[in-house]
Order: sequence, then C-alpha cells, then structure tokens
Amino acid sequence: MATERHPFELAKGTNGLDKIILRESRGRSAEIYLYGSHVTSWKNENGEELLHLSSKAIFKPPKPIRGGIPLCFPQFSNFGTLESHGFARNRIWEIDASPPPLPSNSCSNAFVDLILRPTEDDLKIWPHNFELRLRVALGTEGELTLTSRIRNTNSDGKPFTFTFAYHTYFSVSDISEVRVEGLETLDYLDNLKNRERFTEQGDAITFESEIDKIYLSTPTKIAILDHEKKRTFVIRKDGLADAVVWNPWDKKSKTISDLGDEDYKHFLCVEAAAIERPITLKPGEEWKGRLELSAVPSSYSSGQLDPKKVLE
Ligand code: TA6
Repeated sequence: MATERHPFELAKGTNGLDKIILRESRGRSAEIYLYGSHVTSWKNENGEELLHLSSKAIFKPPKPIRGGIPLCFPQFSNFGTLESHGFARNRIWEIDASPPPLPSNSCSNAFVDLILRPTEDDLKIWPHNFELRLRVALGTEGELTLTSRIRNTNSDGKPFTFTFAYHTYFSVSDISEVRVEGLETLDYLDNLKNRERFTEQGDAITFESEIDKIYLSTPTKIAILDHEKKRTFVIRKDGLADAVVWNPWDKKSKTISDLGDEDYKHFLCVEAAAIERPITLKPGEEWKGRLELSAVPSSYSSGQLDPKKVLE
C-alpha cells in the first residue's frame, strides 16, 4: 500500500487493532494505531525505539494505550468535567482520504492523515461538532511531525473551548541520568501541590523523584539530554504554549495498573500542550498545533553542555 498515493502501510497490530506503518528509506519507521490516532512506535535507522510503550500497555478499548503519544483532547487532565485527558485517545479514528492541504514544508514521503468526528454519544458528553485532523509524518532526517488541526463545525453558531496535549513518552536510558533544557527559570503549576504556581530555579531540570509540572509560556524548543545513550531529543512546537513534564517514579507507578513497576526508570513525558490559556474556536474557525521531534546524537558529558548549542 506504500505507493505515491498511499505513503503508508496498513497492518494489524496487537489484539487485531488496525495500525498504520510509516517507513523511511533508511530503515526509520513509525506506527500509529487508528485507536486514539496513537503513535506507539518511532524508530531510528538502527531500529532503536525512541518512544516508551508501557510493558503492561493494554490494547483494548476503552482503555487508552499507555505510552507512545496519546492525544489529549478536548480536555487535558481534569481541567473540566470530562474523563481525564478527554476522549480523543480512546476513539477509533478514520483515515482521512482528502485532507485540506498543509504547507509544503510539512510534507514528507511517509505520512498519514487521520480524522476524528464526534459520534451521537460523544455529542451527549461534549455537545460540539468538530473535525480533529492529525497528520503524522516521518521526515527524511527521521524527524517525526504531528500536526493537529481542529475545526469548529457547529451549525448552531456556538463557539467551543478546549485544552490539548501531545502526551509524549520519550524512551530514556535511565531517568536519573537525564536532563531537560529550555524550561529553566519559567513559571509552572505543580500538580503535586494543588497546581500552585512556582518559578523554576537554577539550571537544567534533573530527576530524582516524582514530577508532574505544567510549565507555562514555554519556548518553541525544548531538549531532553540522555547522557548514557548519547542522544538528545529536540522538541519543536508551534501553537502549544505550555509543556508538561511528568514521571510518576516508583510509588505512583505501582498505582497505575497498566504501567510496569520499573517502567518509570526508562521514560520521561515532556508534553507540548495548550492548557493555561484554553483555545476557543467560533464556527468555521480552525486551530493548528504542531509538534516536531528529532533524536540527534550527542557526545557531551554532564557539565560540558552549552544549552544554546542544543536549543539553537
Ligand atoms: O500529563 C501528566 C498527567 O496529567 C499526570 O497527572 C498523570 O496522571 C498522567 O498525565 C497520566 O494520565 P493518565 O490518564 O494517562 O493515567
């Protein structure tokens, strides 16, 4: 099926769920389940997995898949009355055969367009007609780009308001050896302290216990440095002002039934999001939120890094 018309493969995944496979000529790949439009795999040219999928992930609707890149829409976490992180991550999406065009710089040879529209049941819990489009593209340098477009298709003249996140689980060698750059000195809401607002102090962010923070008005580039793997993830984002950093650590992990007890050592969630200032769309209006992830080799050891070099 990977022809010029269909630059992707359609296959059966775990429990017979439909998935899309994107392949790039140098062996890089990505996998996306129609269930949740959920990216579950992103591999580099050496076949190394760059996303973390829970060792206990359940591929059974209505439970969302744990790991990879869940999409949070129309609500992030419990910022509203819907189920946590909204319903887009546990609906079956469709392949969008004729999406409106995107600017050519977001094109690649391997991509898929997916779409979610509300069902009658969805309209009972969130009474708004919308089209949520997602393009997942694997670029020629192995970068993974997710572009979401949300359109208000209400015919009753009513606007709607939503929050959104790409809840990305990055695979890391050892959480204790990882640092995040680009968020230092920013304000954040601490989910572990009743969402009280603080200002981050000091250098890059490192990890030695549970963290669940919503950094506000963040720059468009953030880096995750994995010294052991000699790899840096560079996160570029547009339309998504906030960035959530989450790792449940040992105790919280044991309360999450579909997360292995030791998994927390090997992932870090850094989530491009729109939370503090929810997005409001009038009928006919569209919002776009773009996330580009790249994994680049890095040869620095701790303390020798010039953040500007990573972030520029
Ligand atoms: O993004 C961080 C967070 O909202 C945490 O508070 C944590 O609960 C996590 O997401 C996972 O949420 P989930 O609903 O997938 O279990």
